[in-house]
Amino acid sequence: MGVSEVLGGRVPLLLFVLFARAGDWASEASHRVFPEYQDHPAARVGGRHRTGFHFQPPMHWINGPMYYKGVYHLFYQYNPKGAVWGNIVWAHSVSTDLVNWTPLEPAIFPSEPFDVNGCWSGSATILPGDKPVILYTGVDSLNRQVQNIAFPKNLSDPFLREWVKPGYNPVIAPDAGVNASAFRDPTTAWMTGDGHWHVAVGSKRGQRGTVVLYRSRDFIDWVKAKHPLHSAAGTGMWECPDFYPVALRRKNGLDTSASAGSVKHVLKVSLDVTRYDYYTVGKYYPAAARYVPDSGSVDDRTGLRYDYGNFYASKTFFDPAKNRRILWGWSNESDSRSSDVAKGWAGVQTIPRSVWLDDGGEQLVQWPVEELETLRGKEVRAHNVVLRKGRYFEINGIRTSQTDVEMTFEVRGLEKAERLDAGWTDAESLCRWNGPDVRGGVGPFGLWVLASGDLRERTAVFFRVFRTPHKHVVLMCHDPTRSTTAAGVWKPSFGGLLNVDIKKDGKISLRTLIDASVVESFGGGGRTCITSRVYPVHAVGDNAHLLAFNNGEATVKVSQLRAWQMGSPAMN
Ligand SMILES: *[C@@H]1O[C@H](CO)[C@@H](O)[C@H](O)[C@H]1NC(C)=O
Ligand SMILES: *[C@@H]1O[C@H](CO)[C@@H](O)[C@H](O)[C@H]1NC(C)=O
Ligand SMILES: *[C@H]1O[C@@H](CO)[C@H](O)[C@@H](O)[C@@H]1NC(C)=O
Repeated sequence: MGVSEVLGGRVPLLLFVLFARAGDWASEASHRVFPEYQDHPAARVGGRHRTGFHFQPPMHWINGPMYYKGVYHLFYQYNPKGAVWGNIVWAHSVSTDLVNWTPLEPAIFPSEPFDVNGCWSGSATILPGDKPVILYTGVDSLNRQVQNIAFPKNLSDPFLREWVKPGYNPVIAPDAGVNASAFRDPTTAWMTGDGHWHVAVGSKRGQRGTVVLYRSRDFIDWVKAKHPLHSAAGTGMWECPDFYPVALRRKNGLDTSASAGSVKHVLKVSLDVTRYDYYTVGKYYPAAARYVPDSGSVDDRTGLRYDYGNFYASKTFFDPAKNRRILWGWSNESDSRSSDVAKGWAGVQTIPRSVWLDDGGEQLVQWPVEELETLRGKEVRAHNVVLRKGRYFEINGIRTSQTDVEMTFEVRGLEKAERLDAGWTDAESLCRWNGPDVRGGVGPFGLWVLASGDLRERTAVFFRVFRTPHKHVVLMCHDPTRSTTAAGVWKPSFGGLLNVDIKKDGKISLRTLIDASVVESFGGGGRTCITSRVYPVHAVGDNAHLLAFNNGEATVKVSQLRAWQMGSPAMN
């Protein structure tokens, strides 16, 4: 057993934690240009915050989509010349296991009048006969956003290295009803029973976020539908829309065109205004060309998120090899632009996650793909460790700067839970004002990850249980406010509500993936996910510590804990 039960440990108590949000962080837009850094080759790539098992290009900025064909292909938005946004091409890496990646030459780069000013996001679709096609946004010579297609040059090349852009592009140009500066990121296409392909493109009308719908028989001639697939007032530009079916009461994924049987649909949009990814669960009516979120599935910035942390511009794809739908998201840096330039890289992809519909049919569940477990090395375990108020213990025996930890907390004494005003559901604020050092009734309890030996640096992953007149509410948080002694880092508290019946279950599970500067957590079996980027100065490499703590009145028991040191795959 690698756990030293330092049960005498006392948690430094901090009653008032104040959070200042630096104004200049809040205003970043996806396509903001930093001319001074755009073309700024990295002298050297690396540093103590370089991740080990998260997808990264050899260097520089990423943020991108992906798709599949025999092998796994990940295409991503990439600046070949610098660690900030600019000069964007479709970089290309391939893998047979979603863990080890081999880089190839960029698949698509600006070259023609229809994309000379940019090759932005898009999606891949597999046409009948196993023929892949990419639909992507080009910025044309008039600076309009248009939708183009590209085909593999040689279908016999297992890696589909070269892509050809037909001269008849663009296949979709903005008409008078569409804002040509806000018209991008086509979805994977889906086919309906009448033999038409459909594709949705992100846009806005004034401040109404919208996905414009097109249909085609041959993938070349596209006709705009009379009305959008869906839209919502006051949400601003919808980027990187994703639209796909999910099975009822089954974990397996469905092909994007599947509609028969018991399915619901998911529409995800990336809100440019908040820079987070939101989704609704609802019903798709192909004949009416409409998607309608279920009642209770909210389609604005108060709605469900894939991840309540640093996670944007995600995409899913259907993996027929294992019958699952896989989600990739992009997690940007939270340090300064000049640090990115110094590091020589910026941005990672989160671990690919299987997604499926929860039993209740109201939300999704996400879990790291099973292939990740091939990286698990040395393991330590603990059982039935009781954590009374103010106690903690350290998980020893493995290198915890690169770790996968799975654990279960048994929670008793629910009558001690603090009261919560029934109307208050802003989880992020709850996490911000009730940090891990603010004593509670039931919780805060959880993990301190990437902690320095003296605990001056530590990032908290924790839970807190409240009660309203009718039920208990479980809050899940990431608190990076003490993650580093360095200045100039964005340290937002993140939080989401966790949809588990704590009274019935009596326990909460947590899985956290720790990778140098990435902390990626899955609460309640993947019902609520949070990803943070942190930059410790002392808690790096062998000096990083991992601890479990309880700062609530009620005793909790870590009934089961397993932690693995994670290996480093071949990463580009
Ligand atoms: C297509 O790819 C295959 C497999 O890599 C290769 O043998 C063949 O020469 C390629 N054909 C052309 C026209 O490049
Ligand atoms: C079109 O979108 C651009 C970019 O967001 C915005 O600046 C502009 O005001 C929009 N035009 C109209 C007519 O809404
Ligand atoms: C990631 O970086 C932080 C700090 O610069 C910004 O505040 C976020 O808006 C940004 N996120 C995205 C998705 O761009």
